[in-house]
Amino acid sequence: PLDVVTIGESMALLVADSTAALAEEQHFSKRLAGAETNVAIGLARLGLRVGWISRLGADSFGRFVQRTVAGEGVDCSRVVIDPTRSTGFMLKARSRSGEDPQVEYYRKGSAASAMQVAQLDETYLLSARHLHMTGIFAALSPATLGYCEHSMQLARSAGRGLSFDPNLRPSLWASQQHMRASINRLARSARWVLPGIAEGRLLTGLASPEEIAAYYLHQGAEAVVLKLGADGAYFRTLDGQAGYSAGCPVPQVVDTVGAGDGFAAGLISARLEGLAWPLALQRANWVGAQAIQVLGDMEGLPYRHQLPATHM
Ligand code: KDG
Repeated sequence: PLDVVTIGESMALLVADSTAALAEEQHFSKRLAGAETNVAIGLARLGLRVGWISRLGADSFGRFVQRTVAGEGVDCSRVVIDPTRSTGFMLKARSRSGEDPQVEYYRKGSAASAMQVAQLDETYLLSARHLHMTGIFAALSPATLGYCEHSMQLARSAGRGLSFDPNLRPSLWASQQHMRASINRLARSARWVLPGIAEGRLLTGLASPEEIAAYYLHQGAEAVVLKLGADGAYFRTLDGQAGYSAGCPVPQVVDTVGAGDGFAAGLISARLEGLAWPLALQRANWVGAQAIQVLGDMEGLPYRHQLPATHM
C-alpha cells in the first residue's frame, strides 16, 4: 500500500551553467523538473511510500525522467510511455541574487499534456492514504484540467487526504481570469490548500494570510497553509487552530525553485506521521529551506536521517 500518490508532468530541465541570459548561454546541465515529482521524491527520501501517475514520450528525456524518479524509490508502475508524443523539457537561467530565475517551457502537446481521465487507474489512486496535486498539471490542457478535477473529487469523496498547491504558472494558462477561476474551483475539493502568499493574493484579491485562509476554509477546505517565503508560513484549520511558524534562515539562497515542493513534502510527511500542525509547519519550512540552497529543483531535498530531532 502507498502513503501518497501524485499525478503530473515531469520534464528534463536544462539549467544554464553561467548567469548569462538564456539566449546567450552555451552550456546547460541536465536535471529533473516537475513539481509533483519533486514532492514525490521529497516524500520518498523522508521514508514514505509514494506513487506517481504520468505519461512520457518514447524518447531520451522520457527515459531520463523515468529512471531518475524510479531511482529515488518512487513507484512508477503507472507511468505510461506514449510513442506518439514527446517528453517535455524546460530551460532555466541561473539567477544572480536569489530572485526567481527566468524559465522557458517546451512542453506543448507533450505526452503528459494529453493524459485522459478515462486512462486513470482509480484503484491505484485510492490505494494511497493521500493524494497531492498542483495547479501545473491542471494548466497543461483542457484534458488535464478535467483529469485533475476528477481525481481530486474522487479522492475527497472516498475519504482520502488531499493537498493542493495552486503553483500558478501564468504562461501555461490562456488568461489570468481562466487561471484564477480554474484554480479556485479545484481548491474547493481540496482538504488542504497550500498557496504562496503572492498566489493567495492573486487568487482571492485579499491581502493578509488570515483573510486568504478564511476564504478557502469558507470554500470547503479543512486547512489552509500559506507560504510566506523567508518569513515562514501561516496555517489555519476549520476546527479553529491557527498560527505562524518562523522561516528557517539559510546561508545563501541559490535557487528558489522547488521551495514550495519541499515545503509540501515536509508538511504532508509530518501530518501523515501524526504531528500537530505547528510541528508540521516547522518541518515544512525546514525542508523548503534545504531545497533552495542548491541549483536543481529537487537535489537539495533531505533524507530522513538528515531531519533535525526537533522536526521529527
Ligand atoms: O515547483 C517547481 C516546478 O515549477 C519545477 O520543478 C518545474 O514543474 C515545473 C514547472 O512546470 O514549472
